[in-house]
Amino acid sequence: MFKKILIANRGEIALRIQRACREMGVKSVVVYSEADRDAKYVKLADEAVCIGPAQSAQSYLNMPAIISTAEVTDAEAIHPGYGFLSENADFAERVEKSGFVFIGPTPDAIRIMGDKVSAKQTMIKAGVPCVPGSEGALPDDPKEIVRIARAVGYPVIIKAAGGGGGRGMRVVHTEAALVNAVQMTRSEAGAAFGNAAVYMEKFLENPRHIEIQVLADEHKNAVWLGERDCSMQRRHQKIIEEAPAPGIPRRVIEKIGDRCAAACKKLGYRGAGTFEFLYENGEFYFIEMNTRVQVEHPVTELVTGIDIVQMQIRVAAGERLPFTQKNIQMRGHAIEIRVNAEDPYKFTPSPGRITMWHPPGGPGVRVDSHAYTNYYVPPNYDSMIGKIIVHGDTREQALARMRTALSETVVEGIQTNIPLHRELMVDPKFAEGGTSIHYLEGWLGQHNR
Ligand code: MV4
Repeated sequence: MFKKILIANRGEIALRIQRACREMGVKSVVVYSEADRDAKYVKLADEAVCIGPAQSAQSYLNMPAIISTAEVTDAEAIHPGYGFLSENADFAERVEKSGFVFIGPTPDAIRIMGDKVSAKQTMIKAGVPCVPGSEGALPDDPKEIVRIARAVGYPVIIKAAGGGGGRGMRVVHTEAALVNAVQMTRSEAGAAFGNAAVYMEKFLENPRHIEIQVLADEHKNAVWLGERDCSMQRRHQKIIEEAPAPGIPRRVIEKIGDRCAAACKKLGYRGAGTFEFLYENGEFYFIEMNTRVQVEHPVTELVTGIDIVQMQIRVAAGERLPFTQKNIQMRGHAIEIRVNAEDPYKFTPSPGRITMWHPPGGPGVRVDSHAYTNYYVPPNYDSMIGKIIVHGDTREQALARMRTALSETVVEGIQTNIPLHRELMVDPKFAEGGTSIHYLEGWLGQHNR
């Protein structure tokens, strides 16, 4: 096992990784920006090094600063967390070339999944069901594009190969709008991602977003750790995640989970990963793979009892997964809500000083947050300041625990989205389970004043 790890991230996930290290007897170094100087996890770290000013480009995205910090502190491995450099194949490669272990997949795996066209081709070959669409990138010939769209059937969606997470997409309902839409998506993609390649899929009108968590080691072992339902989102920002996904038959999930684990083995995938699917009318369709630990990993940790961050570190050190698929059992139900420093109905960011932070507690309640009373939420980064995750024997018990947890939670001095979460936790349709990716935006349209 490593003696020391550098954590190349901030906020709650930096604290989460630090806790995993401490439990394993591994020392950790955090890098921080000038805006995060007073963060508690910086003070709690074994070592902390300021790597630059508040702007991410000069600190958390500053590869030379991060790698040279690993050098001067004698760290052996770098954990990238989520966001920032976590899915940057060039960074993973530079980390390895500098003699450190990148805690994540190989640069090649990151690169393949970063290009959504090659990701999809890889999954088709590995037997993972995908959304019907173009075979690879779209050709230039407009006649060919029209022909492909006719074969797929309208509506179609044009997506940038370099996009993902909702960036660089356009829905097309008619042949009349098709060629222009492809041109527009191409030129935007070229400017935004430096890659003008686009592909086409059948547009699914009302799907759910279900993802499968996987873990794999370097010894050809791979397992899937159940699914998460992440359909409750606004503008591609998830706000509630849960496991298991309500109302999906276990045999349907098991079939897809086994396909994901088999794909990992076939690819020689290493580390934690997430297969993202759209789920509609009882069918799963792969859309993207994330090659990092995700914000919502705790719901899977609570239903499986497996520490995903520790597993990332162990497999990065070359260890074998300490379990096989048949050892993995799902127990109960978990729900996570993201606490954001923002206006709960207008969604404008609300950075500033937290004058009172009172997190909830009690049975089955977990809070992953770096916030505390007197913590100043800097305006420079994502508005998420923490997560409340509950676990219960049933979804009903988990919901009741979340309602209680939210009733206990006090955050003063800044605005948060907790009032929105309190309303959603008593919404009859959410309580029923199984709402689609469009539910929250519709709900907000009805309830917003
Ligand atoms: C789709 C889709 C419908 N049909 N693909 C958006 C984020 C990116 N990961 C893929 N996305 C979508 N792809 C087809 N063929 C609808 C979405 C989508 C979506 C997906 C997951 C979660 C939230 C979403 C919100 C809007 C659109």
